[in-house]
Amino acid sequence: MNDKDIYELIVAEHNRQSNTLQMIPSENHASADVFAALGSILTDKYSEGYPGQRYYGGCEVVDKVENLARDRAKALFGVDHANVQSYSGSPANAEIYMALLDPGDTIMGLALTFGGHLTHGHKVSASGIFYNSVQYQTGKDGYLDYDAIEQMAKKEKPKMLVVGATAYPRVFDWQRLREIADNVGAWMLADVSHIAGLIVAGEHPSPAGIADVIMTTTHKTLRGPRGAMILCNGNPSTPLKKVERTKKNLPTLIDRAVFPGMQGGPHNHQTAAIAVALHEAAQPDFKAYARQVVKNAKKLAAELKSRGFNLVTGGTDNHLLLVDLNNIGVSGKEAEDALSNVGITVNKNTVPFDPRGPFDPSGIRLGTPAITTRGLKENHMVQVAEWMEQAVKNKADSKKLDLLSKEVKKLALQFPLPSDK
Ligand code: DSN
Repeated sequence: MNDKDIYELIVAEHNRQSNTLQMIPSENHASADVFAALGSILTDKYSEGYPGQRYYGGCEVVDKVENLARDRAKALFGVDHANVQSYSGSPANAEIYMALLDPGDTIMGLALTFGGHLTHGHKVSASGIFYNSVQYQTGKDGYLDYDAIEQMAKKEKPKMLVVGATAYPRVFDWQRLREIADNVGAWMLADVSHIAGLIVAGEHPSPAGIADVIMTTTHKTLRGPRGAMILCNGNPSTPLKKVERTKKNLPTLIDRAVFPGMQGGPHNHQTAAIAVALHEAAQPDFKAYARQVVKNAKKLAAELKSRGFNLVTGGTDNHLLLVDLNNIGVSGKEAEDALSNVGITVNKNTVPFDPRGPFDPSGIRLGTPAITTRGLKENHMVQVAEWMEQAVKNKADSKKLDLLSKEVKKLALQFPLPSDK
């Protein structure tokens, strides 16, 4: 690369990732094949529209790329239709709202401070500005309280029930949520960004055939490039014209909202990389990977608990853990910094009913997708938990943290990034 400045920064980031353990649950390490597609000549091509219905010439190759990505997504998730053009998760959710709602309609999603997402109706995001957002919470025990969600839905009568989370360590009861949505005539959106890789591997129940629309980003447990997909059932052959808001018309409604509603030309290099990731996720070894992600998370949960850490909901069913540090006397920021100093990257996070507030929360959120991709197993989780305890206890002792960081680096270097293999 001729640009020395950027080259050096890429090398620095490569070394940072190699020398340390990435435990932010929304991160992962993509394969060399995903990177190859992402860095390909497909980035040069404009192709506004959809395969067979483009506003540019020369789309015969990118049509095949997009069709391949769509077909792989449909097969993997078991749905009739897949739109693979959304630039990322936030625009994808905005596109779904645009497809099915009018400005000012009521949406009901999990509050950000209880593990939801900005785009599920948080007041400073477009979803909370252009729509009338009402937000549900978890119960005191950290679990979704389905009875309370039902009561709120009856009272608020949302047009859309948004289900999904960024910091929820338990399984979603899709059927129960469907019933709640049906009782008030609401659309149901399942934002499975965090758990998509677990779903396709059979490690978490799928909302396919239950939710009206499924949205997932492609770079988390699915282990692809940054990007998103919108999945639904319905008649995919409807031409791209204005249609009524019915379930049968969902594919057309979604496609029109993505383009021309929200976006211009699709990112063909990103679409190709999504297709590669979907192919990888359909292989038997991906099933084994997803199983190991959950096994590692459960083992880490048990090890942290045995060292006195409180976990929201007491454990995990999926890839992530939410640690409530109130009993340890350390803030989320302090823990994030201490762990960062030893080479374990996590992020501070609110816990349900957080006494400290969102800007200086009481918890940390951590997950196993990236370290499992590198090959770490349950025995390593014992070691990781031990380092976490030591780092948090010795957060002010720079010598101790330095020693720990050398141990973390030694282990990390035994497990190369997949793109280096
Ligand atoms: N920021 C992502 C996460 O970390 O979960 C969600 O967009």
